[in-house]
Amino acid sequence: MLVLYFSPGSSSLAIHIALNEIGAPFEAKPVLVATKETRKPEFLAINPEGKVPSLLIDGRLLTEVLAILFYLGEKYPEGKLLPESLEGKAQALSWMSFLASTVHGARANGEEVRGAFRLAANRLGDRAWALGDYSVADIFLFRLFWRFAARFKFVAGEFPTLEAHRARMLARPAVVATLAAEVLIAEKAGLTLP
Ligand SMILES: N[C@@H](CCC(=O)N[C@@H](CS)C(=O)NCC(=O)O)C(=O)O
Repeated sequence: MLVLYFSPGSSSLAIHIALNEIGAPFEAKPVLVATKETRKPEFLAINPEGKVPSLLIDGRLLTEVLAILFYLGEKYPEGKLLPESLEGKAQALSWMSFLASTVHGARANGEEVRGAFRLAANRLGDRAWALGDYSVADIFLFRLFWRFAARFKFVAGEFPTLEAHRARMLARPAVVATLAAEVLIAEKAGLTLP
């Protein structure tokens, strides 16, 4: 049994999308960052680091976007979210490590975020998807670009290939369904996404 603790629009959005892409049964439990629910003793008892995403796999905790996306990709090969070859998997890890460190790590500073996305655009090149075929790396890239482009007020045309990637992601039924579910929870709490 999988249980996902998530906060709308946050890092956990990537995992929520991946679970919906795969179609695996899971229970989704909102823990809002904005209202400091991630700091409450009930949640700290589940994840002492107080962070989402937190995934329980039959009661065992798995954290970190990169690790959870890798787990889901490996566990559900029918979801086709990870390449089959060792080298392909390593490329997925390379992309996700870059996203977790260089891009997410720059989140405090708009100029650094822009610099990180210039590197991301360079990595993406003229490909539709990060690894050629759609994968967990695209889900992670989308979540960061979708959120940070809004937060740091990127202007249209600033990152044309990443904007096109975001549009491709927003056309996927699993992404549409996940965002609709998260928007509903955000609105109930008086929050807007992204
Ligand atoms: N390196 C972590 C980052 C997770 C993270 O920063 N989560 C934020 C939301 S985007 C969080 O849970 N913050 C809650 C808090 O600090 O209270 C990962 O990849 O999962």
